[in-house]
Amino acid sequence: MAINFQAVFCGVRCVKALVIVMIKTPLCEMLGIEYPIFQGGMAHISDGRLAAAVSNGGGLGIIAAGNAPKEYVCEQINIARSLTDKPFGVNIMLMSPHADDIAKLVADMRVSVVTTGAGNPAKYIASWKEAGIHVIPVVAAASMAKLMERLGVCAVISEGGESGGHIGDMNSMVLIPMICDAVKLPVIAAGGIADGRGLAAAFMLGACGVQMGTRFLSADECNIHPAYKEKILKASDRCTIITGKRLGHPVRSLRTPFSRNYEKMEYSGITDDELEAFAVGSLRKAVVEGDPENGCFLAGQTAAMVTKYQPAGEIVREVTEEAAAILKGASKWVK
Ligand code: TUI
Repeated sequence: MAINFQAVFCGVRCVKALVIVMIKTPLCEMLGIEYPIFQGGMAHISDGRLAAAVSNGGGLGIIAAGNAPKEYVCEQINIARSLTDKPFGVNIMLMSPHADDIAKLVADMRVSVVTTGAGNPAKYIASWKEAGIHVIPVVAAASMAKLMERLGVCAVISEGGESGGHIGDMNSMVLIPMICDAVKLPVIAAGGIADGRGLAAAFMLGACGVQMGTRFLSADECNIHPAYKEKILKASDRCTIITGKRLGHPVRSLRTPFSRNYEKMEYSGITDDELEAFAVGSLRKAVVEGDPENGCFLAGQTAAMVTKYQPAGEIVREVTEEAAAILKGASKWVK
């Protein structure tokens, strides 16, 4: 729980009092976590160290499998287990050629939570449930949420188009309430959330937790190139761009020479294969090399709201404390 020392005035004496901030939702009980905050599984970025730091901070850390082979994911699960006793998750990117292998690996290793993205996880769900895994798919539409509910998942993540990376075409303000109306499951809101205002707003729209990706890019434990972090901290509004619609995979990233060139090429006469070849290796170039010219720096629209470097656990506590203060004050509008 977040412990906050606040100055309390008692007559003329000022004493430090312990104020304990607690936000508990059914999601916390279901997963055995302290705060209803997930760290998004960001391909090439969310490793075992970041996931463990978030879980140790009371949220749910998530390792991203991305396009990596099962050996990498196994290693990251072992790293996370060496750093925390708390639950954490693995995100499986379903367009990965290794998705089948990783689906089996997470069942064999009895990971607490599996989230999925960029596709329909239907064929894996029964085996994950048999292994006692909490299955929580990312959905970008209410119809998909309903389908997942019929297949027996325990919650869904509603991901709005404000997010970084591969996105759907609905934004959080409408998507969250629509998904909450469509299913009886707990809904975790993602997309456009980076602080306590977002967490409080997500609750008001019917969600019982949030997932944040971009906010965790500035975490001390996030192992991306320093130039990537700096770009996030310097980002202003309208700093992101959506490319990839032509190939059917819209992706949000920072406006950079790479993304502008990609956009130009998308509307030029080149073939789909040439376009695809142009992007190969660009995520790695951003994350590992911080390459300002050829890197693809995935980020959500909240990049402009990320203003400081801090430990991941502090992010979890700060967002919770901000939301608690806002929620306590909200009743002032009700007469
Ligand atoms: O998956 C993500 N975000 C990602 S994956 C990724 S790696 C990548 N890089 C380049 C191109 C494509 C992928 C980077 N960012 N978010 C979760 C998410 N899932 N967003 C949208 C969806 C989604 C889309 C369609 C979920 C289900 C779905 O179902 C369609 C179907 O098959 O019925």
